[in-house]
Amino acid sequence: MTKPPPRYDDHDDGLHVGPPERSAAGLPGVVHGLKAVLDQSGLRRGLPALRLVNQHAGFDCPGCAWPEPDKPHLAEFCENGAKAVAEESTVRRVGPDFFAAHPISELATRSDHWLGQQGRLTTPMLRDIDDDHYRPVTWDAALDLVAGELRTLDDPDHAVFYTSGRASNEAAFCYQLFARALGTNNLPDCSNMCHESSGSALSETLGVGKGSVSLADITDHADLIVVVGQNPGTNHPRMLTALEQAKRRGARIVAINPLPEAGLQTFRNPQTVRGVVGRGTLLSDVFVQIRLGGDLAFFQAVNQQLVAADARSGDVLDHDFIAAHTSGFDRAAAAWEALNWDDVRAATGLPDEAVHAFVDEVLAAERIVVCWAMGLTQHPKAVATIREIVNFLLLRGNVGRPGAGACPVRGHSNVQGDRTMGIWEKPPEGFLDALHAEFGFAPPRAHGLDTVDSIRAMQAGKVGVFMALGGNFAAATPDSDATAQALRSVPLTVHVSTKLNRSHALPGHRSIILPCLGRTERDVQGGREQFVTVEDSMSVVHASRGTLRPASPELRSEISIVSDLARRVLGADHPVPWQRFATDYAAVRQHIARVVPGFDDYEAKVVRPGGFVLPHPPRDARVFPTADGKARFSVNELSVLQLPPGRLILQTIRSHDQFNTTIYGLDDRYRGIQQGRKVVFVNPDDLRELGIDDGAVVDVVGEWHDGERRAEGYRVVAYPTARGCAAAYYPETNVLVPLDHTAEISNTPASKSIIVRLERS
Ligand SMILES: Nc1nc2c(c(=O)[nH]1)N[C@H]1C(S)=C(S)[C@@H](COP(=O)(O)OP(=O)(O)OC[C@H]3O[C@@H](n4cnc5c(=O)[nH]c(N)nc54)[C@H](O)[C@@H]3O)O[C@H]1N2
Ligand SMILES: Nc1nc2c(c(=O)[nH]1)N[C@H]1C(S)=C(S)[C@@H](COP(=O)(O)OP(=O)(O)OC[C@H]3O[C@@H](n4cnc5c(=O)[nH]c(N)nc54)[C@H](O)[C@@H]3O)O[C@H]1N2
Ligand SMILES: [Mo]
Repeated sequence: MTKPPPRYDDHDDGLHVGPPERSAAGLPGVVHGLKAVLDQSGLRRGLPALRLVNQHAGFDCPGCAWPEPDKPHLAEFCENGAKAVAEESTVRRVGPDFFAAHPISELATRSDHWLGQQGRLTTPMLRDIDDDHYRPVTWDAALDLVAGELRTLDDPDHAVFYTSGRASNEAAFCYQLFARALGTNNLPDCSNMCHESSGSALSETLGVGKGSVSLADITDHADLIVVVGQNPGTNHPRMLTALEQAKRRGARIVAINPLPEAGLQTFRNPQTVRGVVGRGTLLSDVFVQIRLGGDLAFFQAVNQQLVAADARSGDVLDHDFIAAHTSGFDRAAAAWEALNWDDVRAATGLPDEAVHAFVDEVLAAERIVVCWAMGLTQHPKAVATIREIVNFLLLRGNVGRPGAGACPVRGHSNVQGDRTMGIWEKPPEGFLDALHAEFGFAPPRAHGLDTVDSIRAMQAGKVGVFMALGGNFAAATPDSDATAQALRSVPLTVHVSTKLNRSHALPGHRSIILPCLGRTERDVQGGREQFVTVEDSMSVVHASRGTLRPASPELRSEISIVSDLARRVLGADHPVPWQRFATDYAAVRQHIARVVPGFDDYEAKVVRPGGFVLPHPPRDARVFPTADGKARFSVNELSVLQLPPGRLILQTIRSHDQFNTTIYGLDDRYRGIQQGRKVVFVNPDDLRELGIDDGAVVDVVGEWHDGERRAEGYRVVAYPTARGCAAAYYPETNVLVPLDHTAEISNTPASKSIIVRLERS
């Protein structure tokens, strides 16, 4: 009853463009989710898997990092969660026969969709120098080869250890420990391309780089929820349930976005009768259709207006909070006073009334939560923008009390936990001290390479081994052509993966694929069933237990792969008990409990239903562990992105049928796109000015000081995005993102702020 993988590659032949939808989920969501599961996994494997997603006795959904409610619904169902489970529990397989039939040179020409749809990797594979095929290899031979290369590097900093945010806490802890025992902090991760800007801004201003709200703050307490630069209908569908709950008790919601995303308009909750057969719940009360990158100016204008309103009435700002808990207010206020409104209009593309209408919402709200995602973090001024949002929250004391706070909504299901476990190229000194005290070796202190700098190091010939614990480095990173060349120049690339992807098709001189268990699968080590732990977007840590039969008997767990490799590199008498780690995850947790603050009594606390919440001083007690012990107002310089005539700002976004570089299908239902991905969304008025018709086929040409980059053959879709702005799908358009075009401070690729022109093909 399952469907075979696609035989031919997709060429957008069946592309159909219809009108965008105005509501999200409902019955179509359930149907699409279930269909994905049945097509890939069948009834016997797929349905039991679905039943256990996000249940206390089951596994953490491998989709997004939105928290689970205290009492999960019997089917804590979301379409995209179902698709993520289907991708992993698929019955399709990529084994030695597949690699014998498909040379690497052919794989490199395939689309991300085709590659991902082939199925689960089953067997360790080696691509040797100058070979055009991967060939099967034993685990021992593969791990010995990697260990040999790592041991003979001239410098441990010539090794790079990438992580994607699916890795469990235990796997992440072992992996960073191995890198540091080897002698490097080169631990780039997907976070460098994701919420790094949030972490940078929040640590500097509030002292903790994580969100300061709990789920109940949103569902039960907030009066106003501002959703900025985020498309939850597609990327965090379960967040809509929380927004609906908030809405039904009277909270107001403001969406700030260049695109009118369906999920932010109306939600038809598939969990309720009303949502399936009724009209659903209207979510956003106000939609601020901002120009790309305009949020810094918008919040500066709002902050100026709040201070001005306070000057009139004296009761707008939280003066007690500002006096007791913050620093830098006067300087920030002076900067707001000098704000140039022409700049605000140019940057936001909004009439002044939009600012005033938002200020009215703010004045009517006692408690405010601001949620955001990639629409803020992937811009040149991302860190400044998020600092300005912290200013906004601080003005009315919206931090550290119920119903108020900052909510960066994380992407990968355990990306936040991985950071907590030390996956970070810039580890805090205290963390390294704790490792030293616990294990008795001196970890390296010099900062390591982040994602962008790792690519530069490859280009400079300074990477001997590139290892990836999950993810799809080649497709997720910017400047695809340059990055492909960089990866191909590395002497050894190693990928611990569940599924085939572009990174395998762009191997180093030698390349190894190590197939691993996924989150849905039973993990038996040392004769006992093991579980792992994860942390969600709201700092809740809980257990995750796989239940399905592994996709192949040859699969190993990430923890056992990393520990086995570490033992081979560092020797059996190394102070870290690698062998024990491989067979007993509780032993890993014992060490974590002593190294990472907030994890005492880990083993007992984590098996409680719902897990436990990590401490967060600003949230819990209005204690701000910053440089001066206060929450810090900041002064952020406004710069307006000036577009040369005939140019647009392009953002690269996710369709409804993908999880990052994993393309589930070719539809983007809510935006009216079927059977194709090479589309570029442009405002109809801009098209008129440019003299380009809806439906025309164009090359999207990126302009950057080092030259042009080109994405060919895109169909123009007239779409109600903000003026001067365009959108196209990631990862196909990563070819347009220059490696050097990154956010200040966080070094995150500015993949939502690319200057382009459209040229008729
Ligand atoms: N199904 C599914 N779920 C996912 C993922 C997935 O690919 N598929 N990916 C996961 C990951 S790793 C992440 S990080 C998250 C990503 O979640 P999102 O951040 O929601 O993902 P994007 O598609 O990048 O959407 C960015 C949104 O911000 C808006 N935006 C862009 N620029 C600006 C701006 O300058 N200002 C404002 N105000 N808005 C702007 C865009 O119009 C769009 O609505 O989702 C996670 N969940
Ligand atoms: N232009 C542009 N670029 C972007 C973005 C954007 O919005 N625009 N978004 C950025 C963001 S927010 C992110 S987070 C990154 C994502 O970057 P990555 O995290 O590197 O990419 P993914 O597509 O999530 O990785 C998918 C692969 O992970 C492997 N995998 C899946 N599950 C497991 C598992 O359990 N274990 C192991 N070992 N492997 C597994 C599979 O082989 C799969 O092919 O991309 C970034 N790049
Ligand atoms: Mo992400």
